[in-house]
Amino acid sequence: MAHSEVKLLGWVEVKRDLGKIKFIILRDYKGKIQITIPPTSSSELTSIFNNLSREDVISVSGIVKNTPQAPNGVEIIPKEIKIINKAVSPLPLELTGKIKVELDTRLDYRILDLRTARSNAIFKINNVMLIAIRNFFVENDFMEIHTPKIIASATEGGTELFPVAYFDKEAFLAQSPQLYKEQLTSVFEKVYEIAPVFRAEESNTTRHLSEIVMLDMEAAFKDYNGIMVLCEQLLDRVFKEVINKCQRELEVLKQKIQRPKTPYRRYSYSEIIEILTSNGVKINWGDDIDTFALRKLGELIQEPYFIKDWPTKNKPFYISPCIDHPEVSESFDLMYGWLEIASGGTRIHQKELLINRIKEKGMNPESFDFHLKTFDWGMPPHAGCGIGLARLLMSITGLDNIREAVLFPRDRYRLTP
Ligand code: AMO
Repeated sequence: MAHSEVKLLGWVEVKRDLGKIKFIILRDYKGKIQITIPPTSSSELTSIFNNLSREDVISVSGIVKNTPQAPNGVEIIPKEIKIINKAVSPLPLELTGKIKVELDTRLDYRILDLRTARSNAIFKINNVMLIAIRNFFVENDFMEIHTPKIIASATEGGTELFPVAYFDKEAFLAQSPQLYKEQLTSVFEKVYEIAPVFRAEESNTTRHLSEIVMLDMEAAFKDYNGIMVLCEQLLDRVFKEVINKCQRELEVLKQKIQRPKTPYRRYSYSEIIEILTSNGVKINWGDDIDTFALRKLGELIQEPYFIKDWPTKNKPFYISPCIDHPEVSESFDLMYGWLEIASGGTRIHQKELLINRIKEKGMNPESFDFHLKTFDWGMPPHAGCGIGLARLLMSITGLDNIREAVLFPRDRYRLTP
């Protein structure tokens, strides 16, 4: 590459004038490079340099030179610099990372914020994670699906739905591809989807958003044990790829991660209640595990782990009760520290039982008619799970707030940018 002529397009990240010699750090999607304007350069180049400010879009044509003292060991000696588009100066957001800026302000100027080393690193890791996930499913013979996001009935309980004005019908934004992914196991057997779902979360927490990207998987002829194995293999793959490919990004985030040993521990819900009780948390069998209890679990168990065999009443209608003791269900949550990353289980594949469960949940089976019909047409036993990708990214990158793990987060108060 040395001595070859190149043309680069990118953004001015730093401009440094040392008198005779002047430097620009040019940034593009792959990284940064030093542009060095030596004392012998034309007055035209100097005047363009003087006119530059941070985040201007420029083109630089010049010669590549090996320079050990330059970052990355190379620099460009420019013949020509053109300003393609100027940015305002000063910019509304501090981008150097030297001054701490509130997350809310960063999100107000998200496109600028994403150019900071920190945010950039988070989404580069996200990209590696997504590639690893897709490769895993391709290698395991899963078919990628896309299910409707405008739907007619709730799956995860009725309170968190966003209504949509849909001509003369009642409709909602999908909370989950649940019913469709289950139906599709009767055709393609093994399916997965990576797509947004919508939840009208009233509460304003650091782990809930109203629009999230969910990774859903569903497989015929498997039960929840098989899905837990797939889930941990998938996570293990993600850890492997992120550790192999994202050392620079992890360093920027000051995050040291090790690939957790598989198999991940499987605790039954009852065992977790015992662990919590013996550590002074007030909780009874049948209670949901609240934030306080989750934080306690996070202190006690640092590796990813499963909580399985939840009380049937705590889980949605489509989760299969255990045959021998139906008050417990074939269900699981995958936890990482204090965060719930995924939940899943064996599904009910017998129509009558499913109708009963819908009624027990206080819902009307008629609104599930389109779904229930498909159980008359050869529905295989099946199981699956849903993984909240932002929560997974949060855990891997060590973020405190899920908003940092989503490009343009949507919550109770934020609808723009
Ligand atoms: P569940 O509702 O538990 O299960 O969601 C699965 C995973 O999605 C993530 N998640 C969220 N992340 C951020 N903000 C939210 N508001 C939010 N809600 C959920 C969590 C959670 O573990 N249909 C089932 C899955 C299945 O059984 O296949 C479902 O949606 O990480």
